[in-house]
Amino acid sequence: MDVRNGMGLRPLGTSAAEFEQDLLSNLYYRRGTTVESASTQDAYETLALTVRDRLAERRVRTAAAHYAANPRWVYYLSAEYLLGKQLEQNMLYSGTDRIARIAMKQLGLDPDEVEGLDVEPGLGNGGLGRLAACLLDAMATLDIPAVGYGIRYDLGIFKQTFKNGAQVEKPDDWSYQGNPWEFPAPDDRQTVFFYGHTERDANGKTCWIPGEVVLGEPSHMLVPGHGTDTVNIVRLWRARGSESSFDLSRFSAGQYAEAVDEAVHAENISKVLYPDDSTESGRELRLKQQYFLVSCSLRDIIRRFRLRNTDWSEFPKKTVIQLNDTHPTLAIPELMRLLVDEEGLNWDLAWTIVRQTFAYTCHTLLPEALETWSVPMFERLLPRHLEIIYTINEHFLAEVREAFPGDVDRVRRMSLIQEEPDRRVRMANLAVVGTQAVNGVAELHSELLASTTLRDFAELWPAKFHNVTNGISPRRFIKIANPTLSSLISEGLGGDEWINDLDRLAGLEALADDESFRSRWRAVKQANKVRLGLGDPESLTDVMIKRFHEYKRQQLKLLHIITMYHRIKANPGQAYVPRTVLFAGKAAPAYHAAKHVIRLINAVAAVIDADPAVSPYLKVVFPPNYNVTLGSLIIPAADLSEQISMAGKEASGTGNMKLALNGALTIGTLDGANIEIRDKVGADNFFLFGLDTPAATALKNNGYRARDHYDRDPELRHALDSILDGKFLGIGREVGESLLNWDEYLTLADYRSYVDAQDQVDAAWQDTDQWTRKSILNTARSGFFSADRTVRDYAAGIWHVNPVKVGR
Ligand code: Z16
Repeated sequence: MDVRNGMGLRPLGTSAAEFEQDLLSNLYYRRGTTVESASTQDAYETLALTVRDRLAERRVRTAAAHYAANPRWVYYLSAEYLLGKQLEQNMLYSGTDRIARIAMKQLGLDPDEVEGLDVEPGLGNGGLGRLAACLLDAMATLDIPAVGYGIRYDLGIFKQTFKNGAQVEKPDDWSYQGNPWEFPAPDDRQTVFFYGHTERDANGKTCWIPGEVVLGEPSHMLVPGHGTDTVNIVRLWRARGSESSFDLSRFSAGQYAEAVDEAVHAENISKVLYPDDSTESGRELRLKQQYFLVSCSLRDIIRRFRLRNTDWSEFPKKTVIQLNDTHPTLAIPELMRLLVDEEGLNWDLAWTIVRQTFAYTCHTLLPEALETWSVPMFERLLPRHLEIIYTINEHFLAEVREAFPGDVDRVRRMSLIQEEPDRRVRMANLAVVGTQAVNGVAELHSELLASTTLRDFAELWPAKFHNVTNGISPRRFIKIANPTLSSLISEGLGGDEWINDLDRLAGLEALADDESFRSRWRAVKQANKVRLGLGDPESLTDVMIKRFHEYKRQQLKLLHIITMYHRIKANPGQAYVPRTVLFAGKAAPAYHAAKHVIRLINAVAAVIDADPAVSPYLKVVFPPNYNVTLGSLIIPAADLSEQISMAGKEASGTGNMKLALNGALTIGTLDGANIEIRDKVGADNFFLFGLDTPAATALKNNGYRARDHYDRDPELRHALDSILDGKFLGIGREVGESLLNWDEYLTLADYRSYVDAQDQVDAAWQDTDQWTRKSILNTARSGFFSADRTVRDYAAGIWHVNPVKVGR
């Protein structure tokens, strides 16, 4: 039964006329205006609310079904979410995309203009944040009862602009117009403690006397499933000063600003997203954010548990908490504290519950990305948690000593506390010790975790280690991002079931040899290039879109561009394959080496652009401010996907999957999920180059000298010299020096192999039919990379949860 009917409410209509009525009603009652006087912002907010109402109705039914089922829940804890724009997605999922546009036109509104006001909440840095969003999408689509928890940062990932080719950061005040997708839930606010000290009462019970009290105020956004009535939520916490942080005595004394100092300070906790990916920043505010997220979310999880359950031993049966990297790892000592100090459970029972409840996903192999916190700072901010970690460590190290008698070095390595050169809490070690499952995010990554980064732990608990290869939402990254290709695919397959069952793309294999299908496939790709606004749709669109990091090696792509430039300059008369090379991505604001690479790319682009002998064949473009929205525009237009990290450094990559799914061919190393992509799409349809992980490791261990490659390879020497000699507007000497004198990520060692592989790309491009065939096969064989498969893997191997169907 429709809950709305049950409540005596009029059911929401499914016709354009009814949608139009609802638009008018929302415009009038929610925005207080009429069509005649509405601004575009009024129209946008009204449209969003009218679409949202359809999902709200499903949300009510979902909550009812979940309450009745009292199921095992997945709670996904993540400091970052890159949800992307909501409007288009929610129109698709609610089945209102067509009627909404008709209704708007009826009211004299321009749908494109109105939809253009939708804003992307940029509450994450890169792959990890977008993965969180894709997994939520897939969990809802698979009817898994789940809640995502995160932080509602006032300022998201900075807006990237260029000034003289250099990255300049601007604040991203994403919700200054409000956010129509959000439901505030002030009743569910939580109290969070910081600082202070611990005391023990007569019974030996520990009590934490805090020095600061902050409120966490939640709001949630809807996470609808596609093709199902399930609507889950993502709950985001925002910090607020508590009543006690308002100093009434100061206010009475006329010191108005001082009276609110503490409250303002408290609100800083959720003010800004830390813009670093893959490097741990070690700042106290960051630790406060992490504890804030964890403390609010755990209390909320427990509140929800108590709605239907009473017995703590049931908790792990009803709850699995997935830690998205180490950022929310404080949840482990926090749940211990709640169970032991507040609920009075004994340590051993509490520890059993905690370990059964949590699972940990690791997203890196870079040692500098493994978070550690200075013990003195930790102790000041979270005195009780440090005591708990010490006790966990005592028990744990006893277990290690028993398993490996006499191996003191192992004990030192595995300890939750680093002693030298300074005392630090090791969050990854804590995350492994306090969970029932640890997973890497691609096969190679999981193997390397168990054999290198977390080897000691894998030797102690081999069964705890899993692999769950990442995946992407086919709804977001092909159906919505690439509507024309999606239509062609649906036509080719005779239906659109593939959107929720991506393995069905295999049906396209048969069409890869169909000439008319191939030419339509090509036409779609070209139309997507035109939509993106790139010049010549016939030119090979070569894209490298990802965060800027030395290990990802944008410098290598740049050396190849400079080499092409030199070849064309040396032989201007020849026919070259025209290429448009597109870079997009942000560098962490304090990551100077990466910012130098950005500046050099822009300089090289300008020099090439100004050179009429070269510009007909080579164009370098670098649109600023890469985000989910821009990615969704670039990915469908790409012919070639650059996945060129040093082998053994990229945990997985997910852009690689999005590009292959949209028919781009990959040029890549044997790193992260590239390996699995190549396995699936076939070695013939993938341009492989470079050292593999064992060879790269061996080279580094045997005294790598970048300069030897420079000395031996004239083309490489020419490319590097031109940088060092300032041929590109005098920009980039730092980049050249760093490559020649150190080259941490073996860029020069892989240069020759990369350039040769690029020559094969050019040769392959000239056989248009064969290229298109390979493109179709990339799409046809990318079904494995659906986030639906990823979520099924988590559900079967780690979460042990079942779907709950939402009734009508
Ligand atoms: C991040 O985006 C990733 C790792 C990390 O330690 C921190 C951040 Cl913010 C990325 C990995 O670099 C990438 O390989 C992977 O595909 C992605 O996380 C999702 O797992």
